[in-house]
Amino acid sequence: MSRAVFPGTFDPPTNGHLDVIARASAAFDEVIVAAGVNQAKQRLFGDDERVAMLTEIAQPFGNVTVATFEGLLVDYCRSVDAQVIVKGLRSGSDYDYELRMAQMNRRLSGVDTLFLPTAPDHGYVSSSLVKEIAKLGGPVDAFLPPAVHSRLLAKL
Ligand code: COD
Repeated sequence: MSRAVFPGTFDPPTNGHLDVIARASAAFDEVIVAAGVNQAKQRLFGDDERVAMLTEIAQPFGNVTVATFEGLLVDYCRSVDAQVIVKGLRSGSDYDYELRMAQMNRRLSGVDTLFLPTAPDHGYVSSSLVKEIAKLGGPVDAFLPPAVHSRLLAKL
């Protein structure tokens, strides 16, 4: 049985994240979407809100569950017996950052990382850009699952 963890901040989850979830769901027997909690990052959405949004968008995929994790990602992967970390790659700067983390995570634990290149439609989508545009009154419905879009509008 192959079990993968797709970790992230998901503040909020975007269509880019959803695309990675869908593709990971097709590639592995089980996928755990793991939202990092209690990190230093300033967030718009709280832990419960991010989990609720992820649970709603992951609902169509029978083999995807949502969880939170705290501390080292590799410790969490070990605790749930996941063999692989899944990450999305949008750009060269993503690659530089993610490659070092993937190599470090493998060195620390033996857990490997699988990179999924972003779909062209989502390559420029990020949670932070979407939040910035929405705060300034711009339209962001094209970049978010409907359940996330309505929560973001309500929040702002
Ligand atoms: N298309 C495709 N993929 C995308 C898109 C998009 N439009 N947007 C985001 N993604 C991918 C990202 O590349 C990333 O792989 C994933 O989705 C999550 O993205 P974010 O922005 O929600 O989350 P991050 O990158 O802030 O999450 C960072 C982690 C929480 C995974 C990281 O900080 C971590 O592992 N923390 C735990 C502490 C730890 O173990 N540290 C040691 C690391 S060596």
